[in-house]
Amino acid sequence: MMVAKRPSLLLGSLLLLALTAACAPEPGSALSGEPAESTPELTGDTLRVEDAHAIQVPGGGTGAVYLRVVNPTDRDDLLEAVATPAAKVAEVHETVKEGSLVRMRAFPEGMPVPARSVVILEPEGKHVMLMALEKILEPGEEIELELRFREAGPLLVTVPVIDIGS
Ligand SMILES: [Cu+2]
Repeated sequence: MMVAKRPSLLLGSLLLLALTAACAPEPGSALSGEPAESTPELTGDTLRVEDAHAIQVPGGGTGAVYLRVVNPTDRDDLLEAVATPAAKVAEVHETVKEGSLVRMRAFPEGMPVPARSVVILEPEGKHVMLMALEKILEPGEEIELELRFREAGPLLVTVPVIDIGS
């Protein structure tokens, strides 16, 4: 939830909650948490991608990649495109809830990655959608994913495929 909110320095503490809780935490409690300065992820001096993993969506030629983009620099960046040999089409999407409806929308202008922020792609939130997969993604395999950032340039990451139940 809350995907419409602008990414902020608070995402670091939200991440910890997301990793330890299966269900979404109360947004209010998360937002009143630690000051952003204590976020350990914002070390280093270059934009990077962490904890990337892919899943096969059951019953179709579709998959998803989840990861987090860490931008410890002073420059706002933009994830302009993604590509992988594993799928004919790859796009960054955002899951949006409108009342009881859930739909996905792309980022025609690119996905913003503000300076000194962590942008999290996770189930029911932002994700890299893999459409028209070249083959079924089997747990244990790896796929290559290229992320093209406006400032940081292209970044190639190797993404393990995990079991959807794990
Ligand atoms: Cu999607």
